[in-house]
Amino acid sequence: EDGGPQPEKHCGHGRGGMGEEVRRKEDQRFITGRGNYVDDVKKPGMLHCELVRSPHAHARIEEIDGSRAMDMDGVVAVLTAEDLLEYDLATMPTLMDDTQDVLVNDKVKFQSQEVAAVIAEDRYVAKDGAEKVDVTYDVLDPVVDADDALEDDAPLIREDIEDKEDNHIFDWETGDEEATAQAFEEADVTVEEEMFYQRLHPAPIETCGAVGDYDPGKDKLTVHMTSQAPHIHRTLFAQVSGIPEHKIRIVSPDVGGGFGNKVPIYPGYVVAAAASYVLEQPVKWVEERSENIQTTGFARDYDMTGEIAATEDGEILAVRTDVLANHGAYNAAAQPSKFPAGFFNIFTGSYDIDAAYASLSAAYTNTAPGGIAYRCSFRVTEAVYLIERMVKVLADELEVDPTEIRRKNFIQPEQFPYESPTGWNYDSGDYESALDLALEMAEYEEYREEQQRRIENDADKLLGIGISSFTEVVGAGPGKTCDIAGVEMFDSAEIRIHPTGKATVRVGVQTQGQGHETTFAQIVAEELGMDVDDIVVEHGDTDTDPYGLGTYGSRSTPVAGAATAVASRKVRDKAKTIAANELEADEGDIEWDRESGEFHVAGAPDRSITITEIAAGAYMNNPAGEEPGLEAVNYYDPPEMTYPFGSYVVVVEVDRETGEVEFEKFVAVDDCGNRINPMVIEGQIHGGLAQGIGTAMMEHVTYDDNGNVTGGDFMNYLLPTAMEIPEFETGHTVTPSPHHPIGAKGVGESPTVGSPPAIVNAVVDAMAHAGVSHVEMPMTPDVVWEALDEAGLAQ
Ligand code: PCD
Repeated sequence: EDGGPQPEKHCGHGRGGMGEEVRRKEDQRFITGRGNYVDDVKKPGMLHCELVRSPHAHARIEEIDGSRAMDMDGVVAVLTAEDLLEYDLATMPTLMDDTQDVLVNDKVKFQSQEVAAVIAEDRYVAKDGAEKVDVTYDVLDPVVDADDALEDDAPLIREDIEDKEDNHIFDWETGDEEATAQAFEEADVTVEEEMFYQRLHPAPIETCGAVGDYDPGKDKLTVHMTSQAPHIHRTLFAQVSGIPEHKIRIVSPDVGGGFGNKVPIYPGYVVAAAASYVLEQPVKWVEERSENIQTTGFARDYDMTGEIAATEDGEILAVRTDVLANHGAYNAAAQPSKFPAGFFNIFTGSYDIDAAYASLSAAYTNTAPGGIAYRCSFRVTEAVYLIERMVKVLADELEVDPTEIRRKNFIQPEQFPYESPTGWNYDSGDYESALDLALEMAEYEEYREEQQRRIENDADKLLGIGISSFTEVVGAGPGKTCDIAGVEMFDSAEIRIHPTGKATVRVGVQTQGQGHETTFAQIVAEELGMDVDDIVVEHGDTDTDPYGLGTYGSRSTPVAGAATAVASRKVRDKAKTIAANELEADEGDIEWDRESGEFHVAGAPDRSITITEIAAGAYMNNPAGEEPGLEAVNYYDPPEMTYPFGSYVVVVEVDRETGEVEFEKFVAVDDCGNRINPMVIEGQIHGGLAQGIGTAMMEHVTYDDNGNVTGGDFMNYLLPTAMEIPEFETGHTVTPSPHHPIGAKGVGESPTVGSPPAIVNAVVDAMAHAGVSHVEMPMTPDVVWEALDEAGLAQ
């Protein structure tokens, strides 16, 4: 209808099962303006909340005077920490066991921190009221840099923590320090590079918000909120507020992008819920763009030193890294509690390396809290950047093609399951095939020749070719090793087949745009021989959905996707009993045929029955002694995580006069095991690559020495637009996960994880012949021009 190429609606069995390019069911409402986001929630008598935020990064609060605001028409209340103290809600636990102020009681610790809340009849009055709250501050010296924060004379940020004398949060290490040191001593070649993975902001298009609605009649609190993890948020709300968990309902309606930003709990959510409880009226809080960037969970901010030890012919013997992490004013990362540095453990990447060691220290600073998993399985992005950059550094040192180093060191297909030197178990992989395909698609050899020609001709524009052969780790659990605030990381699905053969599926994960309403229906269609249009998927409501840990770290497919397949198979087993009854055959003789989706008697394929007929049987002709109905639930604890991977090849032109970088070619080959919906995957890859380009080229949350956020709005925090995004060429290989019921791995994060090192490698590659070994992100034209200038290449 739109004139463009129309993907085949059904191409596999034709029912919309695995591998079919089913158009996204949810797009109907999204593209016709019928989405229902938190800010669309309107309730009778609803009040509006606006937060008063500190202009200072570090300051003691001497007085808060809300009287001018209270005098305004329409202002209902001005809340401060003192009011919340009465309900024990002035502070809240972070997911990493730290304690964060909901409203500041004593001392402000970062600019724009929440100091007071104004509740009013409409949003504009609330906003005007917030400006009339008079706060007297005693301004203190801030420290924004993690290095400076660890100096002896640095101002102490966390006086609220008993006996705390410095800004140090934790140290963490993994691997074998001694064996690694030994390998470095014995190596022919060692290389070292310092690299800063800058502070980024996930920047979902929809900012964070909540509508708290306490119903005194039912004694029940309903909170509509922008949540990537509604159940875990309900549990935490219950623990903190003392309201019993079954009297709390969290609804995460349509969410306009999550990207990890909506995993933590923010003060605004708590204030909206608490205010509705106190005032017994619904209260809405929706933050503005700058509030979102300046105060909600940031990502990265890892200052890393990477080292590789190798033989002279390029065999990698050891990798070592030392990291300084800036965690902001609170330790409020959102990741499994036993992993303070997330899954940084896989910093040996796709390579079979004997020895590895990583050490890390984290510091408090007067900046917003965070360290969240922005399109990243908990610090995997930083780990991948480190190893993929270091492999390029080694290749340049040895003056060999970077593909050669990779091929020489890849973990080989027959080595899987592979245990890494830090003890992580890779499920499956075939790295060389992905690289081969990417190189072929990118016309690698031709570009290498062209690059040489340009150097010889002293061309105005240099050519650079960058590669990244990354591996990810996604799908946390298993529950015994991974938990969020103590709750084991499993996930869930519930399937109900109704008498007319249509199904409602409820899952424990929550979509923010990934297309779960389509892809989870496809899993059920595949496993039950149903038509995808006969299945509706629901999520994001703790009153109706089975308990789940939420969507982040690309865990929905690996964990809830597995639960959905297992639940479908349970339904299939029961369906066989009913089929036997309907077909007057022995249950043991009933077979299910994946191709036709029908159940038939062994050896008599024409004696068959569909799931729709079986559903009717389950309710209208149920076999004697059988429990009526046709439904199943599964809570799935994954035995292991899944390890998707890919190879990206990026060709750039670097302008020697302006430092501008243009993308000449951008090839992404991904392997996420068996694919549910190739079209959805393609969309995921495109979106993630755009975010990778933003990371490499433009984005950075910056602060000045006074702790002012200088990159805290879209004028200063640059996001890529269609203008900056080149044409992507995507390809894929398929290496199924051996332990996942449908062989699938996650994919949503791969492009954001894998692309920044490929892009930086490309820019460095353009200047490598003149000795450039590294360029820091974001590689804005001035940064690139300086590198050109230092190398004597600038014009
Ligand atoms: N798939 C398929 N097949 C396979 C895989 C996958 O088909 N094999 C598909 C599914 O189903 C979905 C998607 O694809 O639909 C994705 O998936 P995954 O990978 O599993 O993931 P998830 O879980 O679902 O999701 C999550 C992710 C993340 S993590 C992020 S950031 C981002 C991504 O997702 N986010 C977002 N993507 C996206 N998209 C959109 N649209 N939006 C959003 O927000 Mo984090 O950690 O949170 O930071």
